[in-house]
Amino acid sequence: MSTNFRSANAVTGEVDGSGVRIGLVLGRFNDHITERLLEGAENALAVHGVAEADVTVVWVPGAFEIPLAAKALVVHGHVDAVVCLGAVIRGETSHYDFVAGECARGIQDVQLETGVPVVFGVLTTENLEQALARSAEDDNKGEESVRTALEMVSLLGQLGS
Ligand code: INI
Repeated sequence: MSTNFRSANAVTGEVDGSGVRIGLVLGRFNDHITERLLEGAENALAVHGVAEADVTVVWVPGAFEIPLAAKALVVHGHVDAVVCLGAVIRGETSHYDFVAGECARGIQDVQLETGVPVVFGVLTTENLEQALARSAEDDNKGEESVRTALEMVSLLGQLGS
């Protein structure tokens, strides 16, 4: 029988929102999509037991501004994790790559610099149809991103950070 090392010291995050403070940072650009992401996020927050008083919602002009607001929430100690929600649609901008790329890089920088989970729930799509599909009731990036945030808070807690 072969030995496997998968379970002895396995560390897995739990998706449990009790006592967890969550910041949501949303881009107003394409708010017909980001409002749908917010609805998905709110559903997941409720399902997983995050208290209303533990949620801070911040709106910024667009995806490019999301990392700075996320950093402010973390640095000033308001939250245990941030969920960033935005919509960058290629068909609607000539600077898609700059906005999408800098948003992603900025978010990753904040979480690596601070050690606090900052989730990339920003849709980067070719067209509006794809953005609508990823912000639907049955497939919603906002919902998925809240679960990711809770899992990472739990995981990092177990790893001692
Ligand atoms: N911001 C978005 O969130 N999505 C977009 O699709 C978008 N487009 O198309 O340009 C967008 N631009 C605005 C950008 O995020 C900044 O707010 C702006 O450049 C000011 O810094």
